[in-house]
Amino acid sequence: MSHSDAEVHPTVEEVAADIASMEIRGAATIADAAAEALADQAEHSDAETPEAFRAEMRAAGRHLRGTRPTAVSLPNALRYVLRGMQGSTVEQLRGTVVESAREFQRELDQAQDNLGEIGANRLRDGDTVMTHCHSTDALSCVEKALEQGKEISAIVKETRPRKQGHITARQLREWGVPVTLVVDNAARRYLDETDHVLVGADSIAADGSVINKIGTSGLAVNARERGVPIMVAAQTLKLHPDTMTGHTVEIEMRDEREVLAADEEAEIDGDIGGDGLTVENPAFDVTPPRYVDAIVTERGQFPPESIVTLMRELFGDQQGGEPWEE
Ligand code: RUB
Repeated sequence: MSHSDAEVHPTVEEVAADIASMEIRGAATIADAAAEALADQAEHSDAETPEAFRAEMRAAGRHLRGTRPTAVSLPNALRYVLRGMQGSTVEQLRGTVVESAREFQRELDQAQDNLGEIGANRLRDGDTVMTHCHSTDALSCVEKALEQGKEISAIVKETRPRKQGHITARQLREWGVPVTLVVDNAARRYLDETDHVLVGADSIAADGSVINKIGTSGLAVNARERGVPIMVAAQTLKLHPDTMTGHTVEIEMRDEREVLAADEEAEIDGDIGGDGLTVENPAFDVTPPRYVDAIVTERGQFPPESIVTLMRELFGDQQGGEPWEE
């Protein structure tokens, strides 16, 4: 068997399929699942030589990498775990992969907790936040504010086409937060009742642009016009190293069926019909830094224009090819 035919464990295939179908979704959750899948591949590998083991791990990395293009947490997770693979025997390689996956997952949890503490300090008792999509980093700020004894209310945008806002609403209700759920088109009307727009990020570019769920940029422009501050909760795992050398972030285009899906309450059943109808379904958009007040990370909060300094500190010395490439 050549190295490029190396076997990918069924768990890796399952996780990759679940990420692609969004059964597993949200940048941090995707990263955690990818690290777990690599650990699983290592634990179940029956490779007999170190070369075969390394080839399997690279193949698993490539398989996971190909699922969703926009959230940089995914390649960042793969890099962390695969660069941790060290040793000259299969057992050493296996042990170091599993250990670096666990370390990555612990750091992810810790970073989200620390970020939440920092973000919570921006929220005052009695504040109302407006959310878009479902971000565990953003929710961590609300959770910590509640733990500090602050009362927080939320206006939750539904977030078409997948309605991840409903997940946010459910979580906030579990914490006892009063929630007003609105359709996306109603957001501007409710900005007058909002103290902070609070969103997460899939990637942050070196110029401080925020790549997040489609609709974030429009919300940010409207919020700026109304004088409502825009806070982005994003652990450093969301910083996109390639953008330091001028690369742009690929925006994922998803299936038109997500837009056309039949809806019992809708006027039209999804069959708009006819050739010549084009449906575009970009999953994310780019919010320019001038519409963002602060990026809250586990390393502190930054005006978007200065995020590049943190990126240089974190990625400055990284060189060479990707660890999943042959
Ligand atoms: C999710 C989304 C979230 C970010 C941040 O998009 O845009 O705001 O991923 O989430 P999708 P987190 O539903 O298409 O994956 O803070 O949990 O990393």
